[in-house]
Order: sequence, then structure tokens, then C-alpha cells
Amino acid sequence: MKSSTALSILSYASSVYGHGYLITPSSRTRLGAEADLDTCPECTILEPVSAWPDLEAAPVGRSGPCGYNARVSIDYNYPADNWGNDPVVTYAPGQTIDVQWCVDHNGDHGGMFSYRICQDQSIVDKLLTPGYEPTEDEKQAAEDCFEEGLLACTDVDGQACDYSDNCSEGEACWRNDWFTCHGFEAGDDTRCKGVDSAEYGSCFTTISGGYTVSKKVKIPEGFESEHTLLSLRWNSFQTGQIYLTCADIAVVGDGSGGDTSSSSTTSATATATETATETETETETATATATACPITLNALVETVYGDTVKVAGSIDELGSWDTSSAPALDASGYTSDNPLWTLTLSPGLAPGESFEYKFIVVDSDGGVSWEADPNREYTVPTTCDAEDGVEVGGEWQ
Ligand SMILES: [Cu+2]
Repeated sequence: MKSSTALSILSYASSVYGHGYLITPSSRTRLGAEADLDTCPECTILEPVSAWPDLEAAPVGRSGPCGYNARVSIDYNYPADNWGNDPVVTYAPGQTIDVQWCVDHNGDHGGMFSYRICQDQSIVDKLLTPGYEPTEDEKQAAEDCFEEGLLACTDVDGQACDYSDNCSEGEACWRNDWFTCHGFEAGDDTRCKGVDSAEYGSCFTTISGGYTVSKKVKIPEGFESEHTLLSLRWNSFQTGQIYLTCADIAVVGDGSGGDTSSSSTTSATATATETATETETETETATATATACPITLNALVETVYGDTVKVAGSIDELGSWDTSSAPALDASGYTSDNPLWTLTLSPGLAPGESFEYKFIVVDSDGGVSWEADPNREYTVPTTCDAEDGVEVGGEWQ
């Protein structure tokens, strides 16, 4: 269905607050909010522009592929103290990953959205250089590259890819390689919040509380980068607004984070190869050690936005009980039904090695909550599949 109301609604666009931003992987904007520097992460808006029906028509201007938040005068297109200096997560080439953004209750403008990766490192590097403010031309060149690197909905096996209810066949928005929010006529489950139909407040916004919007995308096969960007572009249907946000990620042979439904044979092979290499170096010192065993630590714990779950334990890999050295688990598989935080130690630990550990929750102010006694204990089995490894942990205790 095509609606003719888009243009008339445009006139009150500036008075409609709300909107949205990328939360998984953790975007620069999210990090800005967590650092209390950005008091409205959902307000990084490119406006007023033509956002519909041609999704790629509007130039990005100063917003660039990572966004400019005029409300707090933050340009997210280059690193600052609290974002942009390191990848927040590592994926593997060809991996299917969970991605999620957060739409504000008062600013759910419907429309369509896409995730993109620019494979030209020299272009992305312009957005990765601390202190270097990219020009509008450089931002646009980057945006053009991101649009070329669309991570199509249709690239993920089994994922439903729909056309927008607010678009008619023949219009430029009639495409299902982008993701679509629901139309405006579907009762209460409308628009972007209708994608997940998650609970109110399932993610953090400052205006009136948010709803998650979750999808899967596939990292391109054969693409690797030690530091690159994943960018979200959401084109509003209701208003002349586009929302741009990006997250710093790495894409390398074995990955380590967001490991959902990783079915890529290349990544499995890469992991096995690296494990073998690592083992060779270990055997120089340890005699006749079998291959290292990858240990996946799973914690089922309900957290609030801004919390991080970490694992502290008796061995170096777990920070030797020092909470500031404890590695963080990854929440990219977290849902309200299955509040899973996970971390894989890879290549892993030596068979027979024993350790103790506890999960901890670190809140956004740095406060640490420990699991109850006793410590969890684990001994790595003497036989271990070097690819699958073992899983330990469980529900918060
Ligand atoms: Cu808005």
C-alpha cells in the first residue's frame, strides 16, 4: 500500500521526537551514551532530507555513515576517547551475525533500514583516524562505498525478507534486500517496533523508552579487516529523516564474538588451523600436550542496558581474579527469552587444566556484582574436539 500522507506529515517532523540507533554490535553512538556524553543517542538524525521512496537518494552531508548528533554536537565519524579506537567485537568472514537497533517509543517512523560494510579500507580509514575530521566529500565517498557493500537481507538463509507495506511495486523502495519495518495500518504491532514486538523498554532511549529491532546479516565471504565499520542506515517513512550509526568491528579468520549460527566452513577451517599453529608453539615448552580445547563460557543472566557480564577466575585467561582484567562476554545472542552472554576462549586451554571462576556483572558506573559462593570449578576434559570445544557455565547463581 502506498500512503499519500508522507508529505503532509513532513511538516511536523521536527516536532516528532524519538527515533533510533544501532545497539548490537555496540555502536559509537551507544558508547557515547554510555559515557554520558550523548544525552540522546536516538537523536542522531540527518534531516530534513528526502528519505522516501528512494532510499539512497539523499546525500549524507555532515552525518556521514556514522552520524552527527546535532543535539549534542558530536560527530561520530571519527574516534574519540570513548569510541572508535578499537573494534568492539570480532566476526569471521562469512559469519551470520545478530544485529539490533533500538527505536524510541515516540519516534517510530516506520520505513526501511539496511546494514552495510565498506570493503575499501583506504576509505574506511578516513573514519578511523583519531583527531582527523573527515570532510563532507570524504563522508559521502564513504557512504557511497557503504551502499555498495549492502549486507542484503536475502543473503541470510531462511530469513524472511519482505517488501514495505508503505511502498508500491515500481517505486524505488520496492526492494527486499533492505529490511523493512511494518506498515502503519497493522494496529499496535505497527512500524519498526512491530519487527520484534519486544517489550517496552527492551532497550535504552532517553526520550520515552525503546523497543529492539533485530535482524541477521552475513559478513561477506573472503573479506577481512583488523578494524572496520558496520553502518546502519534507517530511512524513515513518516518523516524526512534518516538515521545513521556505525560500530567498530574486526573481521578476521577465526572471529570470537557474536557467534550465532556461524555455519561458515571457512571460519571453521581457519579456527582449526590456528589451533594447530598455537598448539605447535605451546608444545615447545609443554611436552606432549594434546591440542588446546576451546572453552565457551555461557552465562544466563538478565541485565539492564549498560551492564556488561564478565568472567573472573583463577587463571590468567580470566584475569586471575582481578575484575579489571576479567574478559567480557558478548550479548549479541541475548533475548528476553534467553538472556545469554557468551565468550569463547580460543584456541583454549590445555586438556586436564583446572580452574575456578565466577561470572560478574559490571554496571554502567563500574559497579561490580559477583555470583554467590561457591566458586564454579571446571577441569578441561582430556579428550576435546578442537573445533567444537566444550561449553560451561549456566544460570546466574
Ligand atoms: Cu523522529
